[in-house]
Amino acid sequence: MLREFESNIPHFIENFISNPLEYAKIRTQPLSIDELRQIKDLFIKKQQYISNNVILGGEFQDVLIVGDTHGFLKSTLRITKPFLNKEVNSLLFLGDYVDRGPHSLINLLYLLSLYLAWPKNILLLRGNHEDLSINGRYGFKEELKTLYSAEEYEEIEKIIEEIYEYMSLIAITPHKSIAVHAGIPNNLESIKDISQIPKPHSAIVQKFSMSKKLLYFYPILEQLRWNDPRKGQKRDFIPSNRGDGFYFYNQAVVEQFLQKNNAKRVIRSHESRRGGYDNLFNGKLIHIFSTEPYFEYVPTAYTVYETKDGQSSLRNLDFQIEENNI
Ligand SMILES: [Mn+2]
Repeated sequence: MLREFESNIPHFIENFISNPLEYAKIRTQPLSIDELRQIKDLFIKKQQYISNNVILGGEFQDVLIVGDTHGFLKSTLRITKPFLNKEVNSLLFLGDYVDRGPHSLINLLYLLSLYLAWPKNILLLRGNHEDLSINGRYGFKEELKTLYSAEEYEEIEKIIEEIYEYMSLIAITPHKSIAVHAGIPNNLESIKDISQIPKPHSAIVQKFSMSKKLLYFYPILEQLRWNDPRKGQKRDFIPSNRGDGFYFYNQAVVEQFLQKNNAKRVIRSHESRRGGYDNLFNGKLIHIFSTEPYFEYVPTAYTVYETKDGQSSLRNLDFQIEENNI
């Protein structure tokens, strides 16, 4: 490995990053409950002061943007290789690290470990699968139950939930791309309002009590992680078939949002059925999905790379250029 570890991370995290496949054996605990607790504590210590609305600068001059990885560790290892080789300087993940794939826990732990080793170069946004009630339906909880005893499992649920609650919700890159797991919320007045959502996210209930403010902020927290874009839709927002309180948004919504925030485009993930890459609304919205063959929907997976000189390109999982000037 060419990139050197930042100091002060526990030795077990260094070992884990150096050879994650060694920890990915089926029915073997990758890390002990005590080690999981340490990762959670370190993550919260760093993330508690990071806004839910992150303005990326510093090391993020060139950034590789990654869509859903959904427990597919092998995809994640291919994607993160150019970062470890110092070919790219920063990584921005759009959420959905767990469920569906065979290695949810280790995929999540690997990304958290990378973050702890290089906190200035990595950001992990929260997707809709960073949610225990969803994990009960799509595989992550089942996986945890095969790895840990019933007693340990209860504590692990709490550890994982706390980690989710400290992941940020939206970010803007130096190239003026707004990165988010799913999309633009109905009734969002200003992107700055997202900064008012507390960490942990569940503290939103205490912070705004049962006031009108809660009825404004809570749907924002949900819709950033659930809404989908739709071509040719006349009304700005229509109810989504994903569930109550989620919406499909149209081109006008995206254009107004970009104009208001002086941004160039939205980059999002979230829909496997849209495939590995889609370009909507004349390039104002880029969709990417970043796991290797994923049922029939995602025959090829992609990432987006934005460089220092303002270029951006579509990349495959091995960082090869698929399309320039996107
Ligand atoms: Mn999703």
